[in-house]
Amino acid sequence: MTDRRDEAVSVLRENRHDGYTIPSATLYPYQWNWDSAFIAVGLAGVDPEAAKRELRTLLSAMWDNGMAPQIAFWADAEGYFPGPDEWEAGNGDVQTSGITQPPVVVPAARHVYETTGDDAFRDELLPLLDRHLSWWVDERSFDGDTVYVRHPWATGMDDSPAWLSVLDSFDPEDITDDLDYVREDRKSDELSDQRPTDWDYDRYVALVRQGKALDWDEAALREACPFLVEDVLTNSIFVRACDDLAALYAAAGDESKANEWRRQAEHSRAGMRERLWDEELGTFVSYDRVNDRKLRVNSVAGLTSVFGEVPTNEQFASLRTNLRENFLRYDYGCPSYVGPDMDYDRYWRGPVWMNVNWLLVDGLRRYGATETADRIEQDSLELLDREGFREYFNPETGAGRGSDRFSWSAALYLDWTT
Ligand code: 9WN
Repeated sequence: MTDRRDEAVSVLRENRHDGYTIPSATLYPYQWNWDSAFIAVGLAGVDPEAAKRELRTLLSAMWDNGMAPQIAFWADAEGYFPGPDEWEAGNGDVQTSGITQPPVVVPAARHVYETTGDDAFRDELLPLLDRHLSWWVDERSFDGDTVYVRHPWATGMDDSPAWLSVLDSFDPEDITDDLDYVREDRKSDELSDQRPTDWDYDRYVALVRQGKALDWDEAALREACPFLVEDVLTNSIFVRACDDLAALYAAAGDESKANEWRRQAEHSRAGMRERLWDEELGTFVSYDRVNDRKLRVNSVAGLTSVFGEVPTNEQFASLRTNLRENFLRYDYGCPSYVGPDMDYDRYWRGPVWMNVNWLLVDGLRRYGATETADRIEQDSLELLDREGFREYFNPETGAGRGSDRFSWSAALYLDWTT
């Protein structure tokens, strides 16, 4: 093993708790949903038992209705807001947050299964994964095709400029009468400039307090929540998750279930092509169901549609031009957002993130765009080799940003260098 791979393994070991891995010891001390999925992908090749355990723990935080929470608070920890008392949610066994995150757990489970060939693990996970994806269709879709989220944190791309107009469409004080809170994420002046603004945080917190006041009741929140967004990133991953669940069922010999999920993938893909494509930008965008409008922002989220093989060949040609001309003109690909007020250092407003690059590289290879995929993969490895396992990176200078010894950066390095 190279020194860098050894170091990646030790980051994951250091961040490992009992059956799960925290994203970062300095910023995120609990189990996060899509983080654990990316971590399992990286662990599959070096410690398959830990990879399986990671996913089992993640799925054991699932609610009875099939919601897989964004955060599971398995153990007490200091230094993160909002913690368990703020959410007042859970499944009886563990306290959790009241929102979800993109269902990378299914592609990750398929990856771990295909790496280990462990049929018993596949059969153990199948009903849980099915319950989770069924929840998306039953509880989080207006038309049975595309799915929606009700908090920016649920998208994983928390302060994406795509959410600004939705967050601006309501007054946080109209949905909660308590906006008192203390942020824990600005541990230094440098980090303050890299994290979301207070304006964003007021709205994040108001949405949490509204959810809690309504006991996290889906039907009530569908009526009351001012943020109901068909996020393109979540939908791209959802479509891929449906395909991957179908592949797992096919491997188990259940063709009828496999067909059911293939049909769902096709139906959701069609919905995305129809409602989320933006010809002028040459990408897919998210959709605001409350105000009935597209959120026309050129975010890397739209490009991740390739992970779900969503673009038609014609759409892919426009999307590739957009990717090359607007995103890959920076020294390091692929920035999270390009356009007015792009901020190279602030969170999801411009920096490069490894998990998104991993989705992109995988998807681009599915379209045979080898050269573009190679460029993004090589940029990613160069950044990780030079800067270490940082959380995100400035696309112009490559400087590492956010927390250090960040788990999914280490995990995806391991996957890329297998
Ligand atoms: C809120 C853990 C998470 C990631 C998200 C990333 C960041 C949390 C925060 O950290 O969000 O979920 O407090 O900033 O945006 O994608 O899952 O790494």
